[in-house]
Amino acid sequence: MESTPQGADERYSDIFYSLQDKQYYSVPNERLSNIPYRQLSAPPRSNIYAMRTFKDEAFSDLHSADLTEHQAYYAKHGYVILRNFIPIPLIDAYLELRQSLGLSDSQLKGMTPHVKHAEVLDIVSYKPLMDVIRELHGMEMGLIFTLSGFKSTKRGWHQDAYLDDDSAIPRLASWIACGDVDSDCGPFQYIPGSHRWPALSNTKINGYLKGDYQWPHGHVSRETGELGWGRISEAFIDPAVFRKIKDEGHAVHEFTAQKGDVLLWYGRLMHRGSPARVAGRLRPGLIGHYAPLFERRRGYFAKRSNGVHFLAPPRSLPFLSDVLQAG
Ligand SMILES: O=C(O)CCC(=O)C(=O)O
Ligand SMILES: [Fe+2]
Repeated sequence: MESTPQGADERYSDIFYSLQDKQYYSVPNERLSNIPYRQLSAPPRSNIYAMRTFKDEAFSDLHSADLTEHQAYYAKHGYVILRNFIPIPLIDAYLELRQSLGLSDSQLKGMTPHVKHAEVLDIVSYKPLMDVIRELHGMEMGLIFTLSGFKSTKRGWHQDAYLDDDSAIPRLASWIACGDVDSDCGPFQYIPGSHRWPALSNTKINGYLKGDYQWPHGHVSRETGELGWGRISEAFIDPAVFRKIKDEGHAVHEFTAQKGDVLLWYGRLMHRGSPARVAGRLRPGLIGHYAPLFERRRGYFAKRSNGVHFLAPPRSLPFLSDVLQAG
């Protein structure tokens, strides 16, 4: 969809407001909705080569001319859409798996279901998809996690790069439609060009959180069942971005899609999982996140026989041999 969709200003009533009651924050709760975006962001410290800008116009022109069509689009808009890209039989095999496991709207267990289920891996690391991802970032990328729920995450406005170190290369993520995704089911919404905004910075964000909840130690979901850093900080990041969108008049797009369509977005594209306009409407999709293989902290990337990489968590060793053979 190419214009601001109806309902782009719908807000969250559940997690967002309940967060504001909690004592996670270093400022009074009533201030959380009024923190300006500029206080949460800073000029980005790293970028992939295709996104580089040059002061010298001649270099700028040469650089643009060197980019592939996909890279040029990605560098300009912060995302690329690949229509009718994933073969339908791969998606059908995955839908059958979900059915056999009795899943309707819920997630496969954990964030690395692709390690146990080749049907998931065959889609989120589909070789031609990984080839486009490598082309866009100009480096070998591996799958780091998968989200498989058939309902919107209802995650507020953010850039994914703030979940990594401020100096990390921004990751890339994919939104893969496994059925029709219409504007009532809470589609992925995004702001074209927002990957050039000042970047959300975890050191800036930490300033509004009490010590226990700061990045990086607060990043993981807590044993006590408390929320992780990303969600806690949403209580002030989401309103800050929301206000910037309104004040500056940015157009919100949404990814309405058909089975097999894919949207790839850069780790600095501003986006959210919008709330469903029709309660209970399913949103059949798979989301994959991908990062460069060489970065610190990432762990072991297993290599499938077709050459694609995916992060293998420590407890996955007993299952790996089943999925390493490409389907
Ligand atoms: O639910 C969505 O569409 C957005 C999820 C999201 O923000 C992410 O996977 O990074
Ligand atoms: Fe995200």
